[in-house]
Amino acid sequence: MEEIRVEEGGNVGPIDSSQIPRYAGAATYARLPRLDQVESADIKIVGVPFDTGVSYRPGARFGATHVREASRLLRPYNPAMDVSPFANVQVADAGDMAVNPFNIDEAIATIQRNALELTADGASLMTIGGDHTIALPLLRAAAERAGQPVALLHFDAHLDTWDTYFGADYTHGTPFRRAVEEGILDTEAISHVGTRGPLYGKKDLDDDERMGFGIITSADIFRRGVDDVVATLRERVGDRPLYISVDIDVLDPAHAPGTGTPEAGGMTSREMLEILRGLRGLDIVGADVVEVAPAYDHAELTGVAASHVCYDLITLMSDLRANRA
Ligand SMILES: [Mn+2]
Repeated sequence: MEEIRVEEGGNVGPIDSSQIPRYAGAATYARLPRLDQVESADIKIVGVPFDTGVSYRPGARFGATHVREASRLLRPYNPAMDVSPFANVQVADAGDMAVNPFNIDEAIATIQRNALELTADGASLMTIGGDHTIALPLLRAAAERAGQPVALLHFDAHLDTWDTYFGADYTHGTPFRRAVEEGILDTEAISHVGTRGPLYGKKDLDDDERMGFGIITSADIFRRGVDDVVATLRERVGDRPLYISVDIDVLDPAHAPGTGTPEAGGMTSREMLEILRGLRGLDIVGADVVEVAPAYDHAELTGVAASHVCYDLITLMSDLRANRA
């Protein structure tokens, strides 16, 4: 039996966990209402169960379901930012996009179309992947809605600006090169954060720099500290419309083992969340969290980390919208 809880101000909030246990009932993100249970939503959470673009371990098609399960323990007040994200504005879970697992081109078109449909009423979109291929159609939709190329903060162990794998243009290692080629990114304001690990050659970095990317490596975060990194990122982004893409493999495998291409030497979940909180007030027009592959997870470590990253991203979006209203 599901009960509706109305927050001060009239928005429908999460299910009351003092009345219905957290582990009971359907797993919407953070036990929020489904989109069809509310009149409209300011922030929509959507899953993209797609992993046909991966180069190594498959399984991210089950990521959104896993993150929803791990999000049951989230609570409605975010003390780190003094924000009640679900009371401020209406947040709802829009379910999953139905994407073709056998045809990447068709899947990309479906994701782009669905993202545009979900944001047609002005809603903000928080997407849970899925592998990183999905960032390309999500960026296309975000740039179209913004009416201009968007700034990008890309949290990842990898550059994801490679040209091709096995001759394929659209994979989870190529979305940001394609996005630069398509002119949907503001190349004055695009950065990778948390990269590390071996590359194919120095050319990878030279190509990436030519595209306009700035890089804050995982080691930079350790050596410079969160506040200094945040200052650099904020200066780079300025007041541009900003898309944030988080590959969960940006975290060390100790914090996120359940992912497709893990690399040693990553940042902690504490550093990740603190960097996100430092981005408060930036004009976030969309975000994704991708590459959660539950088959390799242990004790829900990756699911919990990803659900908290989503929670802080939603808090930033909610705060932004509440301050504008
Ligand atoms: Mn990636």
